[in-house]
Amino acid sequence: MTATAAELSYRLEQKRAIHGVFPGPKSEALTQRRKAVVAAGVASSVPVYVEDADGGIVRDVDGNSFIDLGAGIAVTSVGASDPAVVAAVQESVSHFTHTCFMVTPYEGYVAVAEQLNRLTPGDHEKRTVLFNSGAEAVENAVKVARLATGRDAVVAFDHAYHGRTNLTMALTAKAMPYKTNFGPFAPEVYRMPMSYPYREENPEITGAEAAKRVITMIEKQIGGDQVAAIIIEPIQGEGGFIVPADGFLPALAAWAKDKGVVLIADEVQSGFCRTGEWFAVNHEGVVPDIITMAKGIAGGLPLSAITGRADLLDAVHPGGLGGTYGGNPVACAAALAAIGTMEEHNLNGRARHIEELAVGHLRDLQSELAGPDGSSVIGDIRGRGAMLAIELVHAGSKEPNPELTKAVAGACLKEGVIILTCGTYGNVIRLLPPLVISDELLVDGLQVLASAIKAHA
Ligand code: PLZ
Repeated sequence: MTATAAELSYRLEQKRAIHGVFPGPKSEALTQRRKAVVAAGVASSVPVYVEDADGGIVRDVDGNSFIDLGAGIAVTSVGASDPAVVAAVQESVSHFTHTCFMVTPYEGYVAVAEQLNRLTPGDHEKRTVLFNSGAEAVENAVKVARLATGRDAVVAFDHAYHGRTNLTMALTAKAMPYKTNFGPFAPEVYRMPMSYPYREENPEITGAEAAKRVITMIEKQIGGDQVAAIIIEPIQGEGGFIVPADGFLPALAAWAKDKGVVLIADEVQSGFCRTGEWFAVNHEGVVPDIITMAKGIAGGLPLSAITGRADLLDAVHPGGLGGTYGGNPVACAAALAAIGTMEEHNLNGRARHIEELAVGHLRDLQSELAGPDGSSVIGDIRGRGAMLAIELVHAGSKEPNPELTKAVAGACLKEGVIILTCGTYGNVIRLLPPLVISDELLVDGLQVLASAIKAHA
């Protein structure tokens, strides 16, 4: 059953409203204060400052209400102030803020590990470790894979994004803004071609064939027995919401299993009901050896995790994994509450419902924009669940159109809709609404998006 908006309750009025000038005077003043003290390297895509957020609404300090189609980059899937998360955090924080699990442990950490072992794919024996950020989870997944296999090489893909730390920058494919001038990067990272159906030279290539292309390259360039891990986002996030062709992930998984290579699914962005399943790998029945999680896991509190095969995780010597804050008790309480909300309100069902609703609108828009030759600026519509995207091109070609993408995102913002862009070519508009967004708000946001594209195309 799909949760309906009626079953969800909201604290803030779920309505878009922009008053007067944009950005407003209070946000403008904060921008000035910020410039004097915050490093220029940290950029914000929206020039307003938040005062409150709930359901599908983000309200700024000038009283403007925005429709949130970004969820803080796929984090606030249960909303930015889910009552269950708020109550759990308040209860937890009133007892203790921190003790360090490596010093004096507590139940919340164990309970989160139980939930993750239950929810992640596969019925094999599993173990979990908690950290703070997505990048930290990825780093640790690679550490475990190297230790357990005794091998060095790590395979990553074109268009990949895995984080901003040294190793995860090395794994990330895009130079600007993530890597440029930040090297040297960690060694023993090998990049392979992704299955990117829209941009394949041979549009007929199957997922299995695209996997074979990768496997041959690995065997010729690295040697299968040298590879510790293959790390892949089952649906690529920052790289452009790229959904590989059917059969690509299963073929890679089968090869990895055969060669003793650890398959790491980076589900930091795609996990926790985002795609209409607990994890994106579930759509193809792939069972990774290790899965990295963050973002949606804890309703907005910083928490990340790796869950994987017990024999791999338990190969690490006691004390080999950890960190001061990893599995903070307040973040663990938030995660347990967020998982409760996902199950209670069937947010997987909500994500699938969002897909149905949004893809319908996007397909209509694509046909409306189509010229006599059938082509339009919307080159591709793709994604799963509430992880959806349109790739914008110059009509009549597949030439990326980052200028249009930027103009559309800017125009949406002025109308009160927060929309994120992504993609190696900067030409993808992605939809990542909180899964608790009401249908009315989502449709309003999609209509604003449609008008912006029509006005600028
Ligand atoms: N793996 C698949 O999507 C984070 C990054 C935004 P952290 N994606 C958003 C930015 O510009 O920094 C991400 C991801 C995947 C790893 C990460 C890294 O997660 O929590 O940002 O470290």
